[in-house]
Amino acid sequence: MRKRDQRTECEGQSIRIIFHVDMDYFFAAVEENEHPEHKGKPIVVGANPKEGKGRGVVSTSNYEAREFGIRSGMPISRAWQRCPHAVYLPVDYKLYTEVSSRIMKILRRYADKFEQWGIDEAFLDVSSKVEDYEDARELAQEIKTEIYRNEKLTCSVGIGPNKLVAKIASDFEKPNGLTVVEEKDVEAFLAPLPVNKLLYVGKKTTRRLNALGIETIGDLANYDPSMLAEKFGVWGGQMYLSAHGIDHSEVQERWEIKSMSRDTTFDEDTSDVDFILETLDALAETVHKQLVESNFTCKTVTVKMRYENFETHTHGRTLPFQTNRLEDVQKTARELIHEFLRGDRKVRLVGVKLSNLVSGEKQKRLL
Ligand code: TTP
Ligand code: MG
Repeated sequence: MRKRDQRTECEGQSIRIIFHVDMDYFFAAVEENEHPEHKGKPIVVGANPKEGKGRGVVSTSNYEAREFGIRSGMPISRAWQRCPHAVYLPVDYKLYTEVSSRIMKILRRYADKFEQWGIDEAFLDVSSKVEDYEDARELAQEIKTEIYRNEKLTCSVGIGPNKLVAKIASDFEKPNGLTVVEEKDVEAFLAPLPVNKLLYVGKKTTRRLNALGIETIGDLANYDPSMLAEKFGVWGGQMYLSAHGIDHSEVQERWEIKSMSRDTTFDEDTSDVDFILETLDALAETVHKQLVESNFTCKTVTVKMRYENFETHTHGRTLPFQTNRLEDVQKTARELIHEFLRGDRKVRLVGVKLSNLVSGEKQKRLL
């Protein structure tokens, strides 16, 4: 490793080098370490399959289980159909949060600016730590080795001139990948990839783009931007820039936790009210666990509901008291979602958010 204290420069202008780190099959990988006897077998982490009659969804699975077509967000009953002999384990959120915070602590040390993104991903701005992309690759290798040495877990790292490219790059050679995309290669790297690799381009937008003959990011980059703006509004312009690999967003330090939320996109849109409510209960339980484990109370519960046509509603309620009781969270969430449950419309996503958080420490000070 060469000088790490010098700002990366290109003809006098400082350039940015951003890492995106994403742990491989995270919950299932942690479970493999907890249960070495299951290593090598398909492992599915999620709801109880109850011999195929279980409700709820798959959180994640290891690569052996993915070979059977098992995916995150899929009903657990379908996972069972595809692979009844897999090892099914419940979600141990407390354990994954502990492992995650140890990993984040390691990652944070390597970055000028650090942004955790979900439980198993983070962006690192390492611009002042490395001189060039070769140096960056070495640094990434060092990070991977340290995480593996400490946690026996692998991750995939994407390196690029911005967050957009780094995020796509980390997904490129999963698992245990390391993909470097230099600024000069960005467009060529992106061009052959399908448009849904772009962050925020979901199934629906993909379908609309496909209908215009746009299959790859390259197709999108070559499309007439004014036509995109006409069809998609501001979002069209944003997609066009993304297709050219342009992204000026900063890696943002998040000092303060303002809310905690969990959502699930159903593998298939559903109008099964019981299934939706059970999923909501399970999400409430997960986010409540996080609340309690982080020693917080909350006052506001918000639910989010997205219909199959992507119409999205959020509805929140502020309680008259701070709470950390599961039943308050679940009951409020169920009440709030009620008005959105219409038999005639399928649901794509549900979520629960807790906000107006007060930490145990702060509460003590306030008393
Ligand atoms: P991901 O990073 O999306 O998935 P992953 O780490 O399991 O697999 P990959 O190797 O492809 O990165 O999500 C991180 C964790 O978040 C995952 O281990 C489980 C959880 N999760 C859910 O609970 N529900 C979901 O729908 C998804 C996508 C993830
Ligand atoms: Mg991951």
